[in-house]
Amino acid sequence: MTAIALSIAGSDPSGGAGIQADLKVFHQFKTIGWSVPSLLTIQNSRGVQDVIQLRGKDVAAQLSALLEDATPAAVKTGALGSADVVHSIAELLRPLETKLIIDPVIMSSSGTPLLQEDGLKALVENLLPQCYLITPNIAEASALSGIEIHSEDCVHRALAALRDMGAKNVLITGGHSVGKTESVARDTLLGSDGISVFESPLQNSRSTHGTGCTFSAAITALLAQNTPLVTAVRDAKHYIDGAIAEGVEPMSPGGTGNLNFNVPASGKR
Ligand code: PXL
Repeated sequence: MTAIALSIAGSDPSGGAGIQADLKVFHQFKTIGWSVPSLLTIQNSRGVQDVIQLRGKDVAAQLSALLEDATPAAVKTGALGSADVVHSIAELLRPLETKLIIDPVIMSSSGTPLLQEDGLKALVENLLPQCYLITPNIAEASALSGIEIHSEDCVHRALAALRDMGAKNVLITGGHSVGKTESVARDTLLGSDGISVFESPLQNSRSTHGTGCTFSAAITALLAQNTPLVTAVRDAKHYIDGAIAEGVEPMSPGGTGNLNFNVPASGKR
């Protein structure tokens, strides 16, 4: 049977991030895509203008209904917004036999908070210990681990700290912002076999909206198909590099463009 991948995340009407991006990626990787919105953003290519938070019980009701049908092979969480939502989904996900991938979205790239402070605490205490993989960027890894990341050494310490906090595997993305070689896009995984580093040429592009969501959605789809973790990260990175290279021009002056989700993916049929 075709694998089901579920995203529990925010809605981005511009289609570049959040559940809309996740569904496109799930489709491109030939999984069955399910989505539960946790909050609505009001945004365009220039940034987020407002956020409408859903109640925990509304998110839980959407998730419970889907779980009556089947258990997804992998579940990805993105922007959850509140502690209420984190608690509601943590309880429903706990008994499931699934791979949980947490993209711990705290802020939109334009600077709007997408997770409240008590939401971050709830995520650390209730969701992180259940996850198969967490995919923070540098800023998120710093906020979660309490380690100010300003060097490769700090990246390694944060990876270990997040694993000690209960994550089975940890992928810190966007490591080029702390490294010496700024022409390289570097992501660092701490998995069961130790550290793996993934590098590709850093692209100077204005079409980068939703890269974090897209990267972790591609990993989620591949994990749903039982791809080994290191292969999943490698293939997802290859996809995202192509999606940036073929990215959509920003719709407004000063805006950020979406990725091109139609570039080839390596999912199984
Ligand atoms: O890329 C972070 C992100 C996640 N989720 C939603 C967003 C954004 C950024 O704008 O809108 C819904």
